[in-house]
Amino acid sequence: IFNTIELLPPDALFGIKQRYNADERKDKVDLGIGAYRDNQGKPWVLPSVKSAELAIHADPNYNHEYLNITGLNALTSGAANIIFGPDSDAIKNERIVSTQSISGTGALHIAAKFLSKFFPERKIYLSDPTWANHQAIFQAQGLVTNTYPYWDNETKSLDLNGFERSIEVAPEGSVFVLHACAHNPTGLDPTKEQWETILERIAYKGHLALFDSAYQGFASGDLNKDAYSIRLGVEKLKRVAPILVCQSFAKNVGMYGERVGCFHIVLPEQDTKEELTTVKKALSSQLSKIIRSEVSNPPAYGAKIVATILNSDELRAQWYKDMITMSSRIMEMRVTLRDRLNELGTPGTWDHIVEQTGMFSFTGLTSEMVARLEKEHSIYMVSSGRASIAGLNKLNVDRVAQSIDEVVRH
Ligand code: PLP
Ligand code: TYF
Repeated sequence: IFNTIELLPPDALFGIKQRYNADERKDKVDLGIGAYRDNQGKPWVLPSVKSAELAIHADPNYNHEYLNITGLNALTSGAANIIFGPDSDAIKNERIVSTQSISGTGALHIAAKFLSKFFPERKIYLSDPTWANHQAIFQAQGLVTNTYPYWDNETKSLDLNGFERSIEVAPEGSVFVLHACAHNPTGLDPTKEQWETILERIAYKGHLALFDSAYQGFASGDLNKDAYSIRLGVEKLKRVAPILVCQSFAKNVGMYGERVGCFHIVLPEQDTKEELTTVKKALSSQLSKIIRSEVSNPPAYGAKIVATILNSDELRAQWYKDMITMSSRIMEMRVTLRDRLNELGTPGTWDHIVEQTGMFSFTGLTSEMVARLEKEHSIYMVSSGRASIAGLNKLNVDRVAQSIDEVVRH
C-alpha cells in the first residue's frame, strides 16, 4: 500500500549540505546553511556554554528528569527578560504568557497550531522573500499564506511602499510575520524609522504581529539593539492587540542541535487585573494542551544550559563577549569580501554585503553564477544568491572573491 507514495526532492538547504559533504575537493567552501564557523571553519562551542555545562554537571542534584509541559521556568523567564528588556512594562505588569519550544521552528509551530485552532480564517503574511520554512510551517496547519513585498531587487533595499500597501489591503486581523532582526535570507532590516511606520500601520489596521527572533545578539552583538523592533511593537500595540514572539537560541547561544527556544504571547493592557489573570490562565492551558499531544514536554539539556547562562551575571557577561566575537568576525568577513571584490574590479557594486546584517548576504549573484561557483570552484551557496557569511574565513575569503569575480565576468 505504500508503493505509490510520491518521492519528494531533497530539502533545498540540506541538499546543499549533502552535496558539500560528498565533494572531495580539498578547498571546498560551505556558504550554505546558516551556522557559525570560527576562523578555521570549525563549529564553535561558546566559552559561556562550556562554563554553564561544567556548572550543571557539578550540581549534586544533576538529573535527567522531565521538564514541565511548558518547560523550564528559569529559561522562559530569563528569555522574556532578554527579549523584552529589563524595564519592560509588559514584564512588570505580567502581561506575558511564555512556554518553552523546540527552538525557533517549534515556537513557530506552536504559533501556527494556536492560530489554526482559534483563528483559522486569518491570513498569514510572509515577507517576499523569507526563510523557506515559514510557508511550510503555517501551511502544514491549514493556514493560508500570502506574501508582502520586502526586498527591492533594483535598489537592493526595502520596498517600504509595497510593504505598507500590503498592510493596508490585508483583511483586518491578518497575521504579519516579521523578522525581528537579521532578515533571512536578505540580511536587510528596516531602519528604526521604517519600523515605526510598519508597526503603526499594523496597529492601525488591527493586524497581529508575529515576531520571529532567531538572531538576537548574533546580528549586532547587542541584545538590546537586536530587540528594537519587538520592543517597539510591544509599545505600539499595547492597547490594540496581542503580539506573538518566537525566540530561538540556536544562533546566539550556538545551541543549534539542542533545540532551545521559547514562544511568548504579549497581551495588550486589560481593564482589570482579574481579566488579565483569566486570559493568561486560559492561554497557558491551551498552549499546554498543544504541547502535551505533540512533544509532551520540551528537551531539558540545552534549556538548562541557556537558563544557567541567563541567570548568572558572570556567565551572561561572558555570553555578551561571545556574541561580540561571532558578530564582529562576521562583520570583518563582510568587509574583507567587499574590499577584495572592489580590488579585483569585479563588475557591479558590493557595498550591500557590508550594509546587510546577521548571518547572510543576499549577494545579487544569479542562480547560474551560483551553480558555476559550485561546479567549477567548489563553493556552495543557496541558488537565490544567499551566502552564509559565517562560512568565510581568513583562509578562504580571497579564493571566494576571485571565484565570484570569475563567474561574474565570464
Ligand atoms: N526563523 C528564521 C528566520 C531562521 O533563520 C531560523 C533559523 O535559521 C529559525 C527561525 C529557527 O531555527 P531553529 O529552529 O533552528 O531555532
Ligand atoms: O536558513 C538557513 O540556512 C538555516 C536553515 O533547524 C536551518 O537557518 C534552520 C533551522 C534549522 C536547521 C536549518
